[in-house]
Amino acid sequence: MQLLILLVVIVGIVALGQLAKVYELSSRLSGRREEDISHADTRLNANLWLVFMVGFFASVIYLFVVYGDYAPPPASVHGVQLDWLMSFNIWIITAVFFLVNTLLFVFAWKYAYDKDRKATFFPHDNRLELIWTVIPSIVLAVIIIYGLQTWNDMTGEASAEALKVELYSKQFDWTARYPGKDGEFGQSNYNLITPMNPMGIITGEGVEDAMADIEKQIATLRGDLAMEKGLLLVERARLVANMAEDDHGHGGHGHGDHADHGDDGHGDHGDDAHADHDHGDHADHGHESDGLTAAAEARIAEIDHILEHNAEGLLIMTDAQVEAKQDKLKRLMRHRQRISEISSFTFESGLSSFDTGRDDQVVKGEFHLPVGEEVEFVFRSRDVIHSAFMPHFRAQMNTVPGVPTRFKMTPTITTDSMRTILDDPEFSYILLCNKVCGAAHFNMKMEIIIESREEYDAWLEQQDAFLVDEVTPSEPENEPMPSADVDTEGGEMAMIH
Ligand SMILES: [Cu+2]
Repeated sequence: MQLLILLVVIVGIVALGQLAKVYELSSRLSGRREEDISHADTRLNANLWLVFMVGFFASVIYLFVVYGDYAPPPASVHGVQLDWLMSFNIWIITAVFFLVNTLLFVFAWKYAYDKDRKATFFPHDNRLELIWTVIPSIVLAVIIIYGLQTWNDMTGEASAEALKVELYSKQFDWTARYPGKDGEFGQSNYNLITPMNPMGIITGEGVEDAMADIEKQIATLRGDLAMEKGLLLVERARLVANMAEDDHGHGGHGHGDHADHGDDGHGDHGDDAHADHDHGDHADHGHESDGLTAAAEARIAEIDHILEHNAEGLLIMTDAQVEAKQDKLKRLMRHRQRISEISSFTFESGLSSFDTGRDDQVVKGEFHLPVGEEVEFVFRSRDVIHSAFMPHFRAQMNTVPGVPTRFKMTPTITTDSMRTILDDPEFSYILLCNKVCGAAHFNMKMEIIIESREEYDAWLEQQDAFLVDEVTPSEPENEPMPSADVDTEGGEMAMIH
């Protein structure tokens, strides 16, 4: 069918081209020049302008009638205001549109070429200039002032008793949070994000929990690295080389071959023959009472012990595997450092920041709001910029990682009433992501239910407080975590390399 239409269009274009050629030939035969246009031709074209104008206006009016209304009606206080502002602008634009286009088409029709008419010379008129400068200025000023007023109303401060709800976006879903009985949102920190705590809410338990988890991972990695045969050999060779250097300094013993071994140690993982050989050598040189040397000797003995007696516990990894584990260890230690920097503070209300999050209510899938009450939304994002769009409330705000944004509104129509108004029992309000944020963007939505205060209270009552389900960690992993420890680790890391 489409192919057929396409064919008709192509054939039509070809036919027009042929007609034009025929016309050209015939006018050449009759001795007329191409640019000579008869009076009848001019009138036909002039009248066609009027026909086009009528067709154009008719199609615009048709579009207005069919698509002109936002449906459904606004369901928030500022939504009514916003729609008024939009309509106000549309009416002005529409009036100007019809005025300007009527002048354009009618003038073209009226002043079509007439060889008997002479054009009027009309270079300038002050009154006209004044009129078409002043009137648009006034109209634009009115539009801007009215717009600014509406904008300020919409984006101004919420009242103190406004309900607070946080909307948290991530690829690809929304989470809503209510502040709980204390009316205060718990602080959050992305370092605490776990499957149990997707918003990274800070609580004393959360910090301990995350710390314990990191400690466990660090311990496992360290255990692995401590049993890697190649690393043990490298460490041993280095200790031996260091002692040899010490010997140079103090007693002037020439141990040229030791230095060589130190260098070899980097490359060959499997070859422990010379290491063992050196060991014996050094133990004999026990003339150093230096604590450092004693420690080094103890470590060498320890390594030898591991190598000899722990064959089944030893790991042999490729360099890439070792590097990956070392990188992960570094990352974990940075993470641990950041968690250890999360500290508690006290709010004006006297609440500790480690406690305000405990009673927060975190909900997914749908969230409820009481009708007729002001809500202050706070928006946060975990990963990329999303946009919280609630079309029925005429509300939209970007959610930006690292920058909390806000928006206040007062819903005016309950979900049930809207179902009646629209005669659609399936209708529901919706929160959508309105920024194309990735593969599952289309699926990023949450239902909003507007109901009476009583129904809302009953619903909120059923929502669990954040920490209610969580198993309180009782493992007494109370190793102190001073940052000095991290420095030591840094040293060790350097040595392993
Ligand atoms: Cu999104």
